[in-house]
Amino acid sequence: MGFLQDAPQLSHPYRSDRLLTALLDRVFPSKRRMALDADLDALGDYAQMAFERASRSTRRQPVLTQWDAWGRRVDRIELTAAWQEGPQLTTRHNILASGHEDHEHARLGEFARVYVYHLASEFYTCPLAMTDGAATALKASGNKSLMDRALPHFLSRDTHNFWLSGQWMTENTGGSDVSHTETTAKQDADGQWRLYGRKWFSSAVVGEAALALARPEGASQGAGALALFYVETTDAGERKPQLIIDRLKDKLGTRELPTAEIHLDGLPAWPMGELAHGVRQVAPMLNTTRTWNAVCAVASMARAINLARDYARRRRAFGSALIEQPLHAQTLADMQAEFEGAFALAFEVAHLLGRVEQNAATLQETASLRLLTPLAKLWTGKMAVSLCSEALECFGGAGYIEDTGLPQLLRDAQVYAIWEGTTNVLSLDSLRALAGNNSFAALRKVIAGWLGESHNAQASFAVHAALDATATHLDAQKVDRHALEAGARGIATTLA
Ligand code: MFK
Ligand code: FAD
Repeated sequence: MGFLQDAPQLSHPYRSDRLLTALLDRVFPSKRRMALDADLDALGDYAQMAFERASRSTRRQPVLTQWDAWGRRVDRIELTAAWQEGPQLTTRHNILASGHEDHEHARLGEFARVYVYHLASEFYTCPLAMTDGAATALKASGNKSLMDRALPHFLSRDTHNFWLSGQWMTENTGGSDVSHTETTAKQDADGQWRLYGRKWFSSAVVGEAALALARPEGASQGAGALALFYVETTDAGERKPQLIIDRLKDKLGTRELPTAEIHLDGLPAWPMGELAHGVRQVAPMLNTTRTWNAVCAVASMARAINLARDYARRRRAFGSALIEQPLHAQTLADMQAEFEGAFALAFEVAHLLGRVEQNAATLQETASLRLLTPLAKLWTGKMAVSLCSEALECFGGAGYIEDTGLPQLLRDAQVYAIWEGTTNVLSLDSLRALAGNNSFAALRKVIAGWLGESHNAQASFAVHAALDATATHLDAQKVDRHALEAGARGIATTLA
């Protein structure tokens, strides 16, 4: 046997991550740090185990069996090992519940756990994000009976009591534009609401609950007439017969995630609030899952760089390790710089979210959170794709070969820019945020505070110049909606 190349090894996703540890050292209160460290250590150990396990096994996908041998409709889904382990890891390491603790660093602690766990979870973090979003929207609704019913499950620290929630918005008619939603809600003679229709993407189809947009019977057309409903999908552990799984999607990436097309045929439902303005009611869920998306996109970048850096020490070309080749080292340094910017943006949103939810934020921070959330989602989503693509190139031909496990990084990354609002939709949401509450001025003040702490005059100048250019653009386009929308991506990416 001739030369054999060593495979890249994954260094510990928590203990070796100097960005995360530096952030937590700087911001996280020491009295809470021990519990967080224990969870992050354990989740990092699990991630290393999962990386090693994946290198030994053929990748598995969920399998849907719709009928049993005797012709009964069963719609049973077999899940991958990581998915079966998901509920226990979530509850044991306090992933969701920690975000809803009663202190301003709760969200930071939660998202640190999410960041370390995400790649090992095989996108079990997708339904976790939606469950967190459902909990946040339920709290915002103030619907006490639904909160009492669902929150003890969504935020449970006991595996047997834990429930996942889905987010049923997208239909054949549209995912960005939900105004043509065809699912209807009808009320029985006894007052029970039931949903009838088809949801085109359901990524938490194994979950026990969901929040769903539907049009109450007799309501007018348009998005404003949609209502938001809470549903439960199982009864005594069995899937309710009014929820029919038509098929699992055959996807470019996120293949371990069972994303399904479903039919609702009279599924019992409870309104979250008033029987209209469902989009307004689901917005807290959207903003929560968009924050998850940003943190998970950054976690994908961290993984890609972690492996590329390790490989650069193991692989030799032209007489030395790749890491010794000046241009390869510069390539890795450029990737690291992009990653660190994306990390800072995503975790700033997590940090602000915690402060806002605990009423610890200034008015400026509250306004800038509304703007930074879509910016972080859209920026990190695009950045994850380009950075994972660059990382694959760092492995040369091996980066293109499936059984190295590397191409999956790029296929999975593509989803961050699409779901939870595409880049364009989020650019338009940034305009909505700018119009809504003077958040640009607030953001400028927050950024001025950061720059005041910076010793890099050149960077300060560049940031101020970009902000001035954005302000000029916003002013000039105030009267021309068409031009403003056409330039929305430019504004959003400049601000991000
Ligand atoms: C592993 C990573 C974890 C990530 C998990 C991801 C799981 C993926 C699953 C999914 O993809 S679930 C489906 C996600 N779907 C979307 O994200 C929908 C994308 N489309 C939009 O966001 C559209 O802009 C929107 C549906 C919101 C447009 O609806 P409308 O009704 O035509 O918009 P309109 O009239 O501007 O807004 C209605 C109200 O909601 C307004 O409030 P008011 O009624 O008080 O005026 C808006 O201000 C408010 N609103 C909309 N977006 C908001 C918001 N409020 C706060 N934050 C927002 N982001
Ligand atoms: P469209 O809205 O048709 O968008 C097509 C293109 O048009 C995009 O480039 C978009 O940016 C652009 N566009 C649309 N409107 C505008 C505009 N006004 N200005 C400029 N450009 C515009 N949905 C759920 O509800 N629940 C789920 O669990 C779920 N899981 C998913 C899982 C996966 C793996 C994927 C890929 C999707 C999932 N989705 C889910 C659906 C997802 O949220 C939608 O696909 C997404 O919101 C885009 O909607 P669409 O597919 O209808 O695209």
